[in-house]
Order: sequence, then C-alpha cells, then structure tokens
Amino acid sequence: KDFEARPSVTHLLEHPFIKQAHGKDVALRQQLAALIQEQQEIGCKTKTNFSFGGHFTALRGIIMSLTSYRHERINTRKTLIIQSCPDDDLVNLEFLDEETIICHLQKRYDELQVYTYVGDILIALNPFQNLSIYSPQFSKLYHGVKRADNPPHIFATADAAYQGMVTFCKDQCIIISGESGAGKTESAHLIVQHLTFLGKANNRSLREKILQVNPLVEAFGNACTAINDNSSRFGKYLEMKFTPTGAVIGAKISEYLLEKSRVIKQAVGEKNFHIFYYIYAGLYHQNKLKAYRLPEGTPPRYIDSENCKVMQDIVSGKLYKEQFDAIQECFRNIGFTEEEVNSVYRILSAILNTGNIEFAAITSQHQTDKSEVPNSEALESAASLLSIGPEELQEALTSQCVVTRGETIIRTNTVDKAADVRDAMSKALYGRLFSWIVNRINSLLQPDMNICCMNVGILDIFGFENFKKNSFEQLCINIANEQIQFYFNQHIFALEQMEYQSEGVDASLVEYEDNRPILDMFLQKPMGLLSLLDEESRFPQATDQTLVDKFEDNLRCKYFWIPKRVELCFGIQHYAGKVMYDVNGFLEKNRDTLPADIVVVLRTSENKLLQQLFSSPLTKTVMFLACVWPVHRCGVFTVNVCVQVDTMEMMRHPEETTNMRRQTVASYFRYSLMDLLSKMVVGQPHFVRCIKPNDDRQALRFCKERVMVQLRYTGILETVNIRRQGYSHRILFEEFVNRYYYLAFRAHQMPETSKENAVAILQRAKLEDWVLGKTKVFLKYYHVEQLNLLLREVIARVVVMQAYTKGWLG
Ligand code: AOV
Ligand code: MG
Repeated sequence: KDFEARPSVTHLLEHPFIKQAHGKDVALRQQLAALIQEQQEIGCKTKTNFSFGGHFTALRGIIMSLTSYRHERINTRKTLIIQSCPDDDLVNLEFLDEETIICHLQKRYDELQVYTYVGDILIALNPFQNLSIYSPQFSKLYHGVKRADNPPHIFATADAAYQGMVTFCKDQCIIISGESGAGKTESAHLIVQHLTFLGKANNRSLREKILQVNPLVEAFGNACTAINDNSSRFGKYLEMKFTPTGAVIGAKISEYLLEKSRVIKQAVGEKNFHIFYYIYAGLYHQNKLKAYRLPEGTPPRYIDSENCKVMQDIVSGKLYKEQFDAIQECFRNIGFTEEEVNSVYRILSAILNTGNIEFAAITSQHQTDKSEVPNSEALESAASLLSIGPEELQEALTSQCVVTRGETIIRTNTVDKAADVRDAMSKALYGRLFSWIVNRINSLLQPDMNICCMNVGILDIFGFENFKKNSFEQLCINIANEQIQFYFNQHIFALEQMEYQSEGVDASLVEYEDNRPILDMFLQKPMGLLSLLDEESRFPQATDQTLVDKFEDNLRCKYFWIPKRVELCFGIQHYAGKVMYDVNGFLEKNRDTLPADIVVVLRTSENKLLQQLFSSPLTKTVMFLACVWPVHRCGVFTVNVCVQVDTMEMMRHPEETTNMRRQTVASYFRYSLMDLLSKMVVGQPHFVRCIKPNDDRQALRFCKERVMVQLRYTGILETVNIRRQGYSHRILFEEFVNRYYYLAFRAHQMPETSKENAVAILQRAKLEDWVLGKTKVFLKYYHVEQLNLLLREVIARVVVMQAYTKGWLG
C-alpha cells in the first residue's frame, strides 16, 4: 500500500558509500547501476526499504535480488520491492562485538521486530504480548519466496524446512532451543500452523486434527511453574508427515521423560498438570463432581498446592472451564471415542481420589509397622473409578508380597511406606495414561501405510531450569539441554571445521565453547554421574548421603563440586550457568518403583483402558542398550540404537521391572536422548534460538544483562562469525550436479557428476565466493537459497514448455 512512499532503488547509487566505492566494490556499483537501468528500461518500478548502512554485503544482497528478478522478465511483476534490511541479519553487521549485537537486538525489539537472522539461524525474542503477525495473510507472505523478501519470521523457518523437503525429498528437522519461558512451545505452535498452511491441508478435518494435537498433549504435559505459567514438563518431537509433493497427510508425536513427580507434589507456588484443574473445574461447573466421585468444597490434595488459590480460581474463573470445553473438543475432533474420553476422565478422577487416601498406624503389642486407611471414602472412590475392589486396593497399598527362597511372605507397610506406594501408583497411572494418549493420537493421525511420506520434525523440549531448589527432574531437564546445545555446536562449528581440514579448504576457524566435557561427565560409562547414580540405586542400603559421597569420590572435574556447609547438595557448571542440586529423594526418584502388588490389582480392573495400560508382562530381562556413549566422539552423529521392541516398551515404564537389573529413570533417560538424536540426525536441521528478554514476563522490556548471558552461552557471537566467514553447506560434487544440473544443462542431458560440471553450474548461476574442496562444493548459507530459487524457476519453465510441446496449453 505504501509502495509509492518508498524510496526508489536508484537512491542507492547516490549513497555516499557506494559513490566512494573502490577496488572490487567498483564492479559491484557498476553491476547495480546496470541492473537498475535495465529495470527502468522495461518499465519496472523498483523500490526498497533497505536501510543501507554502507555494507557491501548488503549491496551484494540487493544485486542478488535484482539479478534473480531479471529471470521473471518483469512482465509478471511490474513492481518490485526489496524489503530486506541489512540489520535483519546479524551477519551483515559491520562491527561484530557483543555490544553492537545487543544494541541491535534491543533496537529491533523496541520496534517489535522480535525475529532476527544469524545467517540461516533464527533468533526469536519473546515479545510477551500478542503480535498481529501470525494471521493467514502473513502465512501467504511467507510461502515459497526468497527469505530476503520479507522480514525475519518464524514462518520463514517453517517455509525453509518445507521447501527443503519438497525440493530435495529430504526429511527436515526444526530444533527450537532456549531456557524455560523463552518461547519454544509458542514457536512450535506457530511452525505447525504455518506447515499446515503450506501443506495445503484442504481436508479441513485433518488440518483441525493436527492443529489440536499440541493443545491436547500440552494440557496433560504442561504445568504452571515459578518461571512459566505454561511450562512444558516433557520433551516433544512432533513429526508432520507430507506426500512427496508436499501435501500434509498426518502427524506423529514422540514424548520424552514426563515429569511424573509433579502429579503427587509441586513446589510452593507451582501447580499440577493443567488437565487436573480443567477437569475439576469442568465437572464442577457441569455439576458432575459427584458422578466422578470427586470431593466438593475442598479440592483434592494433589491440586490444592500451597499458595495457589485453586478453589477460588475454579469457582469464579471461567478460564479453566473454557479450557475443559476446548479439551473435550480436541478429543472429539482428533477422533477419540466417547468411551475412551470417559475412561480418561475416570482415571484422572481416580488419581485425584488416590491422592486423598490417608494412612494411620495400627499399633498393637506385636506390630508397630502396620497401617490402615482411616478415610475409606477416598479409597472406595478411587477403587470404584478404577473398577477394582476396594479391599484389594487397600491390601496392595498397606502390605507387600515378598518372595524369598521360594517362600511368599506378606510384609506390612508402615504409614510412610504406604504413602509412597500410593504416590507411586498415582505417578504410574498418570505416566501410562499420558503415553497412551500420545499413542492413540499417533494411530488416529497415522497416514495411509501405502503412501510414501516425508517428515518435518519439530523439537520442543523443556528449557534449561535453575530454581531456588533444583532436584532430580531439573538435572534430567538440564542434561537434555546440554545435549541439544552439543548437537547445535556439532552442526554449526565442529562438523564444518572438520570438513575444512579434511577437504583442504582454507577457511578461518572459529573458537567456540565445547560442552562435551560436561556431557561426558554426565553420560560416560561406567563413571559418569548417571551411571554412578544407577549403581547406587541398586544398593538397598544406599542413602542420599552415600550417593553424594560416591559423586564426591568419583567425579573429579571442574564442572562438579560439593559446596561446604550445605548438606546433600552438589553444584554443576552447566553451559548455561551454575546450578545447585538438592540430592534429597534422588535415589527414590531414580528407582521409581511400583510394587508388583499394585500392578496385579490394577490388572484385575474391568476398565478396558486400564487393562491396556498395565497389560505388559511384569518381568522381563532388560537388554541393556547397545548404544554406546559417547556417540559424539566420532564427530558425526552415528547413533547406534539397538533396542528390541519389547525393551523399548519396558523403557517407557521402567518402574515395572522387578528383576535384578531394575531399569531406572536415568537409564530410560539415556535411552530417550539416544532415541531423540537418532530421529533428529536423519533430517536436515534448522535452528531457532529463543531468547527471554526479561524475567518478569513483561512486554517491551529488554534487560540487556539477561539477553547478554543468553547470547553468550548459546554462542551467538561465534555463530555470527562462522556464518559470516564460513561455508555452512558442503555438498558432494556428485550430489550437487544431480541436484542442480538443470541450471546449466538441458533437461534431457545427464551430465557427468564431476567437479568441472559442478563449477559450470556455479558459474552459470553467477554465484560468487564459493570454494571447492577435494570432493565437495563449499557454499555460503545464502547460496543455497539462490540456487534453490533458480532451480524452482527453471523447473517451472521446463514444465510449462513440456505442457506446450504436448499441446496441453493450446
Ligand atoms: P518455553 O516453551 O520456552 O518454556 P513458552 O513457549 O511456553 O516458553 O512461552 C512462555 C510464554 O511467553 C507464553 O506463555 C506466552 O505468554 C509468551 N510468548 C512466547 N512466545 C510468544 C509469541 N510469539 N507471541 C506472544 N507471546 C509469546 V518451558 O516449556 O518452561 O522451557 O519448560
Ligand atoms: Mg515449552
């Protein structure tokens, strides 16, 4: 609309920097002048909003844009706006130091430009307010166009992944990282939204289903924490499935390490998983609490967390109720049956009732360690909702069968032990219910097996956390983030630099902070922290203190220390900062045991869903993973995940193994990381780095120090350097010629896949600054976009010509 108001591109010729150009840049100025003249001659008005700061990198960008538009011969496009500014991309900055970068981001943030590129990587600053840049109009803008045509956007990253998949028939993977509350989950939603648009989900019902997957799983897997009201308490890898021509046909989620302990206890000011509040409020407002045997008046203990006015919110607030309605809608749209949804509600209500079961000690002369349930109402409600007998449930909670030397002995549980068993049952029920929902979604969104499909995977994990009190859960979350940071480093720095050396390419090496030693300290066998934790978990007599002692004796590196004068505590220097961990409960959380007696009772249930949740056999020999850590040693991600199907099932529910080598949360976690990596490595990666501009969740507040810390630990400065100097794409001559031969040869010619032909293509495409290695073409990040765009244009022309020759177009 404001086209006329924009300056004409001719003003660039008057720019003092361009006027003074000397050396190689004179040629650039001449090239620009010639292009502008050519555009004018054919009557094209070319305008720009380039805030040209005298960067010849930017000038090259303009020339590239003009050059590529020449191909369209202007008849189709009488006007042309080159929109990109050099400051859209940190790589174009003239001075590269922290201060300049941060001022730049701040200036952009103040103007609500929350996205900025670092080459092909997207930085996303959390706006903490709704922006009007995600409507369908914006989706149209970011569809198959050049990146420089629009300001940076999360849609552009989704589009790049989509185009990459369609053009090269290669799976793609978008890795979103950032600390807790930085905006990963929101970004993931926006990517799914844009991919469903790009994937031409004409089938409205499929589009709705896919869009509702995230809200549904997040209702079960997200919760309010001290940092984020909608914090992901599990890792999620969502694969969107497309046909080779790019039509979306389904989706699949993989979930990682749900923080089950939240079901039974939350830190002060934090809450349980959202779904418990939704269901309690929904049933409250529908007057159905009685039908699900839920207590009225006082909310169940599991959701009555300290400092959270739950009942007040439930009674007065409409929000929870609306969310309950929305979740019901999601269940229905995705395809869950009424019976299934009802079973889910019954199990959730049973968990809430289970939390209300209390235990009291029975002290007689002979027995001092026996307990009973004084409030039979909660017990009966839980049993009824689970369709099991109340006596059997009470028995399983207050006693246990132990087999020693062929003899079965019944041991009674103390009050504390019984409470532990109760909580273990609640955690197991919830964990399995969550996995079941995910699996059910996957089967409902599974594409037709006969269609060959390709994936765009979107990784959204729990972000790095550092609370006042950090426990085993934070340790796992932070190790997962170390792993993602390591993956980023490998891709952006290590692999690139290794290739310069092996291919004999002379490019400057960028120093970066390698977090491999920290990862090794956690994951190495047998002396890494997780292995030591597992070893200690196998000793029945071990205590949290003996665990700390074991760590102290064995972990000798600068990233680990035991603070003086604080008991049961250790510190870790993570890539993203120092974290102090409180070891209380580490062993128990790692063992995550669910007594066999509970499983036996739950299996007697008449509820079909519950039977399904606990149907896997009790004892199995767990085959230890053949996956040998550290896989990263070889520099390339060859992940050797050799797990039998039943073992994988076992890994999902580690609490159920009763044999000598009990599967622990730590070993399941290690497996999860491997599984995740094995999925990620098959795709071409795209990175989104989310940054939290302040800790108060305030819109338009840019706290320089906080941003600086995040830029430092994510290695943004180094990333800018390597993207500016380096060659982010290295393609074998053979693959390069196969991909792009259309650009220099006729369609029917099958040129030899040689170095010479690769050079012919590069020259024909008029690219500059590329380099040849021994076996590969080394390209800058922007070259690939130019090549792909040219390729799409050429292919479109060839298709039209073929249509003419075949007479289809008259
Ligand atoms: P996270 O996924 O990175 O944290 P979220 O995606 O949940 O963080 O974002 C936290 C909050 O920031 C959201 O609830 C929104 O209020 C706000 N926000 C983030 N991105 C946007 C955006 N693009 N537009 C508007 N508001 C936004 V964690 O899951 O805690 O690691 O475990
Ligand atoms: Mg999240």
